[in-house]
Formats: sequence, structure tokens, C-alpha cells
Amino acid sequence: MALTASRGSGVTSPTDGDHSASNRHAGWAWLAGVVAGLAGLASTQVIAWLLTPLGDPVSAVSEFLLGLFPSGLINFGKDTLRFADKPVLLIIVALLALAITGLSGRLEYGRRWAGAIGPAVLCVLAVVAIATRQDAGFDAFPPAIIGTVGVCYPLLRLLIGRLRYWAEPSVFLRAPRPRAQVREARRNFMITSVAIGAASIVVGTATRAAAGGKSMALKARSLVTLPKPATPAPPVPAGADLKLDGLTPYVTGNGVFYRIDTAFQVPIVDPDTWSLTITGLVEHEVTISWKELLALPLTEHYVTLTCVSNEVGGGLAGNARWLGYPVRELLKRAVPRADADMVLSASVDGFTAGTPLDALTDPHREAIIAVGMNGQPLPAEHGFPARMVVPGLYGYVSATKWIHSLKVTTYAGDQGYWTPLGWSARGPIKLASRIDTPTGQVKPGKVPVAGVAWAQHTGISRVEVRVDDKPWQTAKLAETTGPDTWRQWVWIWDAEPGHHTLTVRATDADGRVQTSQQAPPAPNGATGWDSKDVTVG
Ligand SMILES: Nc1nc2c(c(=O)[nH]1)N[C@H]1C(S)=C(S)[C@@H](COP(=O)(O)O)O[C@H]1N2
Ligand SMILES: [Mo]
Repeated sequence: MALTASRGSGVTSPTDGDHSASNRHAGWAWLAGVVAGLAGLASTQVIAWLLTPLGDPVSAVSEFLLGLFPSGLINFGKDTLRFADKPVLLIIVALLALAITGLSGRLEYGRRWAGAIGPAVLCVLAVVAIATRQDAGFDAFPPAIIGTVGVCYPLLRLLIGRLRYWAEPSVFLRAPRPRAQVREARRNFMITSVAIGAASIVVGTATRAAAGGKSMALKARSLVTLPKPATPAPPVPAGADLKLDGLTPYVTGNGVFYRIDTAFQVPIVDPDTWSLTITGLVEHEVTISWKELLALPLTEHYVTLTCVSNEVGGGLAGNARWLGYPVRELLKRAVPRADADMVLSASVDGFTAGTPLDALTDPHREAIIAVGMNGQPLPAEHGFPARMVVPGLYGYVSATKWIHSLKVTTYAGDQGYWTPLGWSARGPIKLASRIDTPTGQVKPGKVPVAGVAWAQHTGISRVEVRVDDKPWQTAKLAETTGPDTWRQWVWIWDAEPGHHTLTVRATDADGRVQTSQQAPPAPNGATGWDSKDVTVG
């Protein structure tokens, strides 16, 4: 307050590069920088805890540096420090960050804005480190950016302002101040510094402790070694992937797989304390632990997952190799009662899905409790440690991530999460096809028109393409591992100059032709033909 008041009253203010800065107080400027650094670090911990542990800049930078170290040094560190290697690196990184903010305090004291360099460098370093993390999404960046630019530097300016007011009375007043005023200014700086520093240490360590469970669970994921499947997936035929520019690959990578859920924060579940229970209308309640689940003979199976919210031509579908244990085998142990017709699967985050009991007990439908996705433990975003995957049903009625229980029940007595919100209780996936390429502008001549088509659990028997209102042309179908996945298709178009509309429709293995009738996603899936406008010339 006093600071703005004296500035406002027109008293000379310090010019940039004012060298009257008292060196006696330079040490306090370092301290101010360290305190602001502590606040910045604490805020990164809180924000990362709220958003995603992948956003913790200290861990990200440590990991990043570890990647740059020669392996000899890493092994030396591991051998000498044993289990303490990670914490020691984290502490070194945090101390280095504080040293940089301390230096920034000193720079800022010497020259206004000069102290911005430290937080800016830390921000860039953290963002680069986070961006190199495999699974990091956009929610991983706010902690680093807010912590450095939004918290650290503004507090550093605040503290340096108070320090100046204490240290350089002549800057703010014409005459030297009475001792009492100097003492008050000093007290002001001290109290603010101690308060911010203490609060940061308390909040930072408390959050770190609370988040400890999360990072432990993430670490647990990194320690999981999936067993080899007792029944491996059939190899992907060479002809399943046409490998055309712009065409969706047959298998979707974990990093680019679409993600849909209601979770604000990705639930992170520790597999060591995880279990799956089967309750409800059963003869025996069954509980199975992570260890028990992994010890069972697992099967691996390619399944294309699809979201009911997918618009015609949309991208909310992905194909992965899922490793898991058949739900029907678990249900066999529980013995569902005759009056049951639905299984309500529940997630640790409260989400539920209602799946027809017969889809889960059907020996010909590979409904599994999945633990692996494309050869890796499920990514946290896709349900680690376990989720359900049921071929042929939209995700909202079958694909519960972070699953913890199956309640055998009835459609009359229970509802999945989305049903009271206006979506159908049952959600079989509708026959669909999509044009991936070409889009926009192409040159006249031979142009491959290609995309994917799906009718999970039934299979695709034909795809046809139409240019404008010309007759339908039959596309060439790529191979597939089976009816539970999408199928690529291609048709070579002899493109003539002008504006054209390409349209696609599929026929399933039962001979049903995809309807042209347009329907929105709600309440049980969109229908209609996908078409793309293309300019040839
Ligand atoms: N716990 C939980 N599981 C969930 C959901 C959810 O909101 N919460 N969404 C479902 C929906 S609507 C779909 S389409 C799939 C998407 O799975 P994915 O994010 O792995 O692609 O997960 C299903 N499982
Ligand atoms: Mo969905």
C-alpha cells in the first residue's frame, strides 16, 4: 500500500539499472527469489495433483535429465543410492530450480524485469521435458506454466518490491526515514517472506504426500509385466493394412486412441489394492485380485471400440489388441441367477455401464476384463489396471474403465450411467463406414478413395463408393483378423476435373445394407452415409 501511495504521489521512482541498490541487502534478494521459487514449486504440485501427475514439472525434468545422462552415470547412481536414486534426483532438480529463482531475485533487485529470465527459463525447460513424456496431454502443461509465470515471478516481484522499500528508503522518500519506519518496512518484508515460504513448504509437502499414492500407482503401472496370452490373437494379415496416405491404420496406437469418459481427473488405481468383485443376483459372490487375474489363462483379441457419440464420418473409434480374461469364465464362478438379464459394471470413479448378461456369457463373443492394450498395460487414460471390452457394443454400455465391480442384475431394476440422461439402455454398434481419403483437392487421374467400415461382431461383407449420382462401385476390402474389428477398403477413382461428392455405404456379413436415413448420435448411435466433397483440378 505504502509503495503505491508513495509512487502515486510523484516521488522519484527507481530507474532501470539503478545501481544505488544496497549490496548489504543483496542476500535478502536471493532469499526472496528462493521463497518465490518455493511458492512456484508448491503451486506446480497442487495443480499437477488436480490435473495429472504427468504434469509435475520436477518429475518431468528429472526424467528428462535422466534420459540425457550416459547409462554409466545412471548405473553408478542406482548402485550407490539404491532406492534413493529417484528422490535424490528430484531433490537436486528442485534445489537447482530454487537456485535459479534465487539468482532471479538478485537480478530483479538489481534491475526491474531482469529476474524474469529465471522463471522463463524454468518454464521452457519444464514444458520441453513434459512434452517429451509419452502419455502427456494438454492438461500436463498448466502446472509448469502457472507455477513459473503465474506464481513464481509475480511473488518474486512482490517480495523484491518490499525489499526495496526496506533497503532503499531514499528511493521512495526524499529524506531518510525515521528508524521506526525502516524497522516496519523490514518487518513487512520478513513477515511476507516467512509466510509465503512456510505456506509453500507446508502445502507443497502435503500435496506431494497426498499425490504420493498417485505416483506410486503410476510407478506400479511401469512395473507391471503382462503375462503372455494363453490364447494369442491371430496375427494381423499383411493385407489388413493398405498403408495409404491419409487412411486410418488398421491398429490404433495407444497414444492416439480416442478417449471418452466422465472423469475430470484420470483415476489412478494401485493394482496391488485393486480387486474385481461380482455381486448381485449370483449364487456366489466372487472377488478376484490383480495377482489372481494375471495368473489366469488370458486371451488376446483385436476389437474395434466405438463411441455412441460418434457422428457419421467421425473419429470416435479405434482398433486395439486387448489382452484379458473372458467375463463369461468369471460369471461361471459366480453363477448368475435365472432372473438376471443385465450386468452393471462400475468404475472407481462412479461411472457405470449396463451390459446384456447374454452378451457376456456368450461363448462366441470375446467379452473380456482387459489388462493389456497393444502389448502394454492399459494406459491410465484407458482404464488401468483393468477395464471391460465387449465386441459389438458401444463403449457407454460395455467398456467400463478402471472397473472394480460387476453387479449381476436386471434392466428393470438397474440403469447404467447414461440411461437416465437420455441414452438407450441397450447400445449395439450400428453398421458404419467412413471415407478417410481423399479430402479437399486432388489431381485428375487415378485417385485411391479409401476408408474404414465396421459392423463389430457381424463383420463387413461389402463397401461401395459413389461419385456424385453415378452408380455404386464396389470397393476392394482389406483383410481383417475377424468380424470384431473394422476393415479398410479402397476404390481407385478415375478422377475428372470439377467438384465431386464421394459417398460410401457398407453391407454387413448378414447382408444388411447401411441405411441412408440420417439419425443423430442420441439416443443410440448416428446413422447415414458419410460423404466428402472433393475438388479435382
Ligand atoms: N469409468 C469410465 N469408463 C468408461 C467411460 C466413462 O465415462 N467412465 N466412458 C465409456 C465410453 S462412453 C466409451 S466410448 C469408452 C471409451 O474408451 P476409451 O476412452 O478407452 O476410448 O469408455 C467407456 N468407459
Ligand atoms: Mo462413448
